[in-house]
Amino acid sequence: MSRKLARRFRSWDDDGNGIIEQIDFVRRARRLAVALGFVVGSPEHQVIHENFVRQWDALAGVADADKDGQVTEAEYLEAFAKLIAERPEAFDELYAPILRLTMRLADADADGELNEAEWLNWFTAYMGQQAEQAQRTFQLLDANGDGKVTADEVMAAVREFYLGDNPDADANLLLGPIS
Ligand SMILES: [Ca+2]
Ligand SMILES: [Ca+2]
Ligand SMILES: [Ca+2]
Repeated sequence: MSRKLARRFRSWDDDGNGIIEQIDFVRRARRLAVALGFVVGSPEHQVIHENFVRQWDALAGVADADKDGQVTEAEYLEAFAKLIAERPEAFDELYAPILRLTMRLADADADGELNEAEWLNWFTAYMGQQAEQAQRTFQLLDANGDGKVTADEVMAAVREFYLGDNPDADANLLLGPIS
């Protein structure tokens, strides 16, 4: 469990300084907006930005125990264990809105699902992952092989990634092999 979370922690850390701060979310929001074809300062970038800052506020509210504006890996791991034990529904509150919003914006042909190209664009920018990993994750999520994934499928996998304790679950590999 903690190895999965450590992996997720690193994926948040956009500037790679080993700490999660608001700037990581601001940078990621900008990167994602641009990847989806929205110029910096556009209304779409603004909405993504606001949602990322809100997510940072929620995360910091739970995890920044010493209130220094930085979430360390230790704070993150501790907060997560506590959150899941006490209020597992907070998980959906934290992740679902931003996931659904950004997947909708990434759905270039507006068919309600992400095809592989839309997915690669979204996942690499949103999760800060390499294209190669994004491709593997797509294949993992597209269980029925129709070449598309939905927000519900992604949400289910993300929930399994965070909350599941099956060491063999496919969802564990969302961000690549856990080592
Ligand atoms: Ca950082
Ligand atoms: Ca802190
Ligand atoms: Ca689509």
